[in-house]
Amino acid sequence: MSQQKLIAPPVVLTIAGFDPSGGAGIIADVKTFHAFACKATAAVTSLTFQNTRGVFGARHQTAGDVRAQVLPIVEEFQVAGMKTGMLPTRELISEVARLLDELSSSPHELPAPVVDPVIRSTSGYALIDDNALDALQTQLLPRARLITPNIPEAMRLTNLQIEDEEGMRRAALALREVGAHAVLIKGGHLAGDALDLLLDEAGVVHLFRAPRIERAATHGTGCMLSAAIAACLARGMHLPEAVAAAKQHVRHTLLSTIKE
Ligand code: PXL
Repeated sequence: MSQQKLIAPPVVLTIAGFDPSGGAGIIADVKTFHAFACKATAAVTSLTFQNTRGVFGARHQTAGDVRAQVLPIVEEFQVAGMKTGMLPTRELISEVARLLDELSSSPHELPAPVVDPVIRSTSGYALIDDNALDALQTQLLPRARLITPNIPEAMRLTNLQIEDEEGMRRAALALREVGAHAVLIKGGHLAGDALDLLLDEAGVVHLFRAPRIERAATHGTGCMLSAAIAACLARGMHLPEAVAAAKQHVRHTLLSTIKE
């Protein structure tokens, strides 16, 4: 029995939207946590209605709903890793910030989360209210271990144009100025090789370059990446190592889903 305890998997928590078609959101996160041999726990922020062709609507949860999901989890489990995905309203963003603060001075402390600043679905549906973006900036970014915007998200959050590696570097620095401790800008929306830029906690830039994978289904890859990073951090990896392992996982998963 004690042996079982020794190998207990780290518990990772996702606070994110539910995509019933399984491509993105909580189902993608849970699968990813399992791929890294972590125990998955989850709190739903929004029940979305979608399939691989589009998002047709969403029923957002209240702050009270999210609190009522998170508290029993932290009371029972020591959460070792955490990520946030779709946080569609100011109310929900503030509640997550409040939970992090409240629990930080309790025995049920949550780790600083990997924040995936989800703004739109791949198909173009708005997954966050316009008036919630500044709450994301001011309340969640400073509490994050890492934020993982793609190019459109980084442009929205910084008001900077990003066309190349230099633009990614400037946007990452700008996001650190507004309080993010570490920033991973995912360059998949630019042409050419897939280039991601990590600005770590120490201000050091790491570049991750990989050949572009053509013809792959990319819906949900952002969720998968941030979930994989949260799982690797829960396993005790340092940030650059966690990002590299997470990228490799996404790459292998994408390659395995390409249809001939
Ligand atoms: O990939 C962004 C994303 C995150 N979370 C949920 C989603 C999507 C995209 O559709 O549905 C729940």
